[in-house]
Amino acid sequence: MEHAPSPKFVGYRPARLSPAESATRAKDFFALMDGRRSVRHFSNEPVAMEMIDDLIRAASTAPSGAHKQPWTFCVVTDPALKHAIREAAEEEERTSYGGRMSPEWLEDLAPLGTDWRKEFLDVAPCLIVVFKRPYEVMPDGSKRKNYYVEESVGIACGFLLAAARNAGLVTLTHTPSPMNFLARILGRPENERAFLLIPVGHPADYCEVPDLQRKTLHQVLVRYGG
Ligand code: IYR
Repeated sequence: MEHAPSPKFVGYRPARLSPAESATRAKDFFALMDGRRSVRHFSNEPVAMEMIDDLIRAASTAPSGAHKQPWTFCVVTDPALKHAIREAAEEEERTSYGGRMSPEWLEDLAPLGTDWRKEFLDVAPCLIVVFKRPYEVMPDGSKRKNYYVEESVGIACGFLLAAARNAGLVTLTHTPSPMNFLARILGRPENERAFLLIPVGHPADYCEVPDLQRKTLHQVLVRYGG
């Protein structure tokens, strides 16, 4: 039986804010995030790759099961690759919208005005394809399982969306289904499965979003004590 290495700890003293500063930051952050919308009408204006790198740095700070960071972020800006992704996504989506999704599902999507056409996959300057890694392949070829992979990668994607919003960029959490064409087109290793496809960029001048309301605090919060 191998022994786990003995843990090493370092002091952690994050800056302590005054209560007023804390409260202001909490409100400001809410306002920032409340202004986030899923965008389907992108402009083709390019985005600086250094900024995309920083968004991914931020995403990769997410907590993860046993700190395995079971994710890979593929950044696609090559027009031919984007187009190949669009073609494959539209092929799947045609089947999905054409009957693979239940009538209830299509009814739920109606207010969003989505359909099988995914022009944004050509137009958005940058597609971030997020892969989850259910296991790692060790140097001797054996497989080692990762933990809480869905939760970990989901949180990392949340960080990515927040970082993009903070940088003044817009995103879409796109889920063509099934998504295995992404691993094929991008030549990913067998321990990676596509998790989310996130176009990133600026909105088109004509951009519109559905007039949705968010649940109120009281619809989503249950207090116990305090
Ligand atoms: N994957 C499809 C359908 C779709 C599903 C849900 I749930 C959405 O919130 C939005 C779209 C598509 O991307 O069009």
